[in-house]
Amino acid sequence: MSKKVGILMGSDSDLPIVRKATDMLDSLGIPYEVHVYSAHRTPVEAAEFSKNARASGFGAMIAFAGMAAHLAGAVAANTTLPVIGVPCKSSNLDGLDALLSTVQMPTGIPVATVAINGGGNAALLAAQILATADETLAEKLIAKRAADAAKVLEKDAAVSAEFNR
Ligand code: RP5
Repeated sequence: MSKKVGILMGSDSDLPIVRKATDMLDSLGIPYEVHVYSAHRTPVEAAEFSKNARASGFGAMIAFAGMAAHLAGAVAANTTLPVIGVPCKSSNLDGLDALLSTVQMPTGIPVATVAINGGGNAALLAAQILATADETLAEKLIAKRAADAAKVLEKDAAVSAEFNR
């Protein structure tokens, strides 16, 4: 069994993006735990969860936040587990505010930031981190890459049939 992925979101309004990650983790059979802990509204809970995460059996963390998105950085400040930040598009600035707030971390406290609303890739990156110590999971990821590539080649065949006569 893989280690767990800890998933935190700044608000339940981030849930549609969080579900992209939980769906992906479900498809890979990776256990996880999900909480609404905000860097600003519930900083004590966010810090306590992060401080205890390694001892609680987590192997990677994913933090979702929009606007002044400090959650991933706040988590990273309190653990040496790998932290993946997902900037969420939730304001008038189209997510650029969250992207910059998440990605621009000072040396010493890294956050691996994925694309705006990139919940699926956040889960895959967490899976790849866990797979460094889990051969069964590594095999699943290799199989998924092959299945994804096969789907693209099917689409290529359809497009080729239409245009390349
Ligand atoms: C952030 O502020 C949350 O992560 C959310 O993306 C954004 C808006 O939160 P709500 O006002 O919808 O609760 O902290």
